Amino acid sequence: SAEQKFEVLFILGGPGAGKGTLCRYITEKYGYVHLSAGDLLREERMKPNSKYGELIEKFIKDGKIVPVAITCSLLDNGMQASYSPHKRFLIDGFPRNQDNVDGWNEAMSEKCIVKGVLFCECSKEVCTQRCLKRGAAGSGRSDDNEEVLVKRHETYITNTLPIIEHFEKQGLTYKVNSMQSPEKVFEDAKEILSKIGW
Ligand code: UP5
Ligand code: MG
Repeated sequence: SAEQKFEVLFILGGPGAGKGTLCRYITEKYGYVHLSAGDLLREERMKPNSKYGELIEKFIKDGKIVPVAITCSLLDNGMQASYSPHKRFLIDGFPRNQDNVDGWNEAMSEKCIVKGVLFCECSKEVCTQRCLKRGAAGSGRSDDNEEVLVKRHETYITNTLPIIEHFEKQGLTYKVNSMQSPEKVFEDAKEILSKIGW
């Protein structure tokens, strides 16, 4: 029945917009489970016996979007493995293109209700500066450099923005101004959570 389904909020926005940071604030206060598709892919890439390690690294260093079967199965496993009394999940950085949406609908729509998209809106300049700063501080991420950031941003504009707009037409996109302090972004996000009944 519907009440047994998992509830999902997608967190989207440009590379470095502050998706992960906002999710950590939400998780701390509300206890919902945060699953970052990018973190799951980076973790999978590090596994010594992963079939997909090389493929994932190639896509990440190209700023391209990994085929959905891989990402979606990592998210599915992550959800199953998480203890979540609320059955509420923040899915961070996914879906990024139409292939992602289609793959999600095929594999997950029976088990999950999508409550909406929390859109962290942030300028390209601020996003890029944040990632460069993080890279300089030793993030260890192979995509926190100027060359890959150009590609990440292109992929975001070409592939992900249309997905955000698609959800917006269904009245499911909720925007926060992600150029504010993390605390202020979180304050604004709280109002959105209350709107969706969380
Ligand atoms: N920071 C955060 N908020 C701030 C604020 N309000 N004010 C000032 N500073 C702020 O933040 C980035 C940096 O900014 C941090 O240093 C933070 O302290 C600071 P973060 O919260 O990490 O932002 P986030 O939006 O999560 O940035 P991230 O780099 O993770 O975004 P991406 O979307 O680029 O990265 P992701 O990990 O999601 O994906 C990486 C790659 O994986 C993709 O390019 C793609 O190749 C691949 N991928 C897929 O193929 N499929 C997927 O489904 C997901 C990823
Ligand atoms: Mg992130």
